[in-house]
Amino acid sequence: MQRLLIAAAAVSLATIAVAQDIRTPAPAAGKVYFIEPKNGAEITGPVVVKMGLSGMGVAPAGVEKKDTGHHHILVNQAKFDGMAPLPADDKHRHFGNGQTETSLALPAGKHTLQLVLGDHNHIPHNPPVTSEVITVTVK
Ligand SMILES: [Cu+2]
Repeated sequence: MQRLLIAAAAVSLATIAVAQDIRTPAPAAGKVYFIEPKNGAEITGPVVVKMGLSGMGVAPAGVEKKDTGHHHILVNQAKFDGMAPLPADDKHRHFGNGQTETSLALPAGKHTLQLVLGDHNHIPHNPPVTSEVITVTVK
């Protein structure tokens, strides 16, 4: 009897875990990448960023459509919470209108940039679709 109760508890815990996973599945082919700038680039003036996406499509925030998302740029931000909407601040830039190009005004010095795709609710996909972390130097 006790074993049965433990099994039942394990099943309901598993159900809760599944129900709480709010992430949108990403196709295996989904890939985001920087078209510009190149890793290690030295830039004068605003940093023009061109965001590439393959294996998925771009959709504005709020639009729920299979295998789509919108771009985010993490600026000098090494980690993100993959189980919650990305915050909207200087370190987490959202492109919720479906933009694939932007211009960042960054202070002089070294900066890291990473692309993270987010679903209609700004939540990274499962698995997260992220670019490599690149470093740029603003002169
Ligand atoms: Cu967003």
